[in-house]
Amino acid sequence: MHVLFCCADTRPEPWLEGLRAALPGATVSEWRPGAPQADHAVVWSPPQRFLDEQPALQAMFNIGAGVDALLRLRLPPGVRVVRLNDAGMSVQMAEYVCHAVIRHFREFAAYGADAREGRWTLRKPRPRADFPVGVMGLGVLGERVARALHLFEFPVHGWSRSPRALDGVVCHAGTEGFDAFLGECRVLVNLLPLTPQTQDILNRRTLSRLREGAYLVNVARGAHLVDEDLLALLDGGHMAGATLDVFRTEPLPAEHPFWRHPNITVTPHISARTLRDESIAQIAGKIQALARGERVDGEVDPQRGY
Ligand code: NDP
Ligand code: OXD
Repeated sequence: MHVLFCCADTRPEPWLEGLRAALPGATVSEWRPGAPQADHAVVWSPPQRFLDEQPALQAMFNIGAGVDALLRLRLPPGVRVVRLNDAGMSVQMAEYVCHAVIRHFREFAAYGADAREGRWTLRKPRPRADFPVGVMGLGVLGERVARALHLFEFPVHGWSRSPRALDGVVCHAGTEGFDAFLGECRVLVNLLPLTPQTQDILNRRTLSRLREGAYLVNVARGAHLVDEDLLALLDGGHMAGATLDVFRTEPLPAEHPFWRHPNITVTPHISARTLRDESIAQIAGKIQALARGERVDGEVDPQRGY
């Protein structure tokens, strides 16, 4: 077995070491142009040249949950694409989203500003019932986030492509359920994969359907959001604010208005980081399972796009 490692923006040495330790007997090497043919690959945003030079790949393991960048490329025929399933990301995502929702609901940014001015000011408690939260995408991450929000006793709604049933979450499904879902929510959390169906889904029409004083948490992909529409709805007062972790262009360009908007919190795509040891263990386990002819979780359907 030969495993090639080809991951943008990732220091290869610790991954190569970890994969070699987890897959004794396999050859594990970093891809360089002209590298010998391999049967497995560990990838993140690989160049098209890598895929063109490796037609014999049987399976590719993406070291993230989102495969949108990978599926935009021309893949070797018949290759299986497997994404990370949680691997330590869902708890981080739950922390991030709960923090953003609670920070907004409890007005911690305003208390922070007061404290910096030495002001001891109490604000009227806001009823939790006025802050129903909607989670778009009830997959590995969205389900965990919806459950975590429910533990804080927020009214929680969820939306997915196929119907789901989750304790404590009012579930909506499909395009036919979308507007009713939006109309229930004041806080909207996006955890959809980026596909042709979901690109630009956070736009003037959909965000206007949220309750007045709405708040957006986008932790999925920047191309889900039409930036100008969010800015217009913030300026018009329908939206109260947003926490954004992902952007159309990353790093977010210095001149982008999101950086300076008083009601937008920007973080640099860190809501759920890939954890190396957990990811290596998961990928090695899946490579071994595939070699035994077993099915693995997280196999992507390229037609569906996730
Ligand atoms: P999953 O594939 O497990 O879940 C996707 C969910 O979205 C499913 O519930 C699916 O519905 C739903 N969905 C897909 N298409 C549609 C549609 N057209 N209409 C309605 N619902 C739809 O993904 P994960 O939960 O693992 O990850 C979600 C995304 O989070 C990733 O694709 C990635 O972009 C992003 N991410 C961001 C990170 C960050 O640090 N900011 C880190 C990790 C991931 P169904 O259940 O019916 O299939
Ligand atoms: C991912 C990501 O998709 O880091 O895992 O965004």
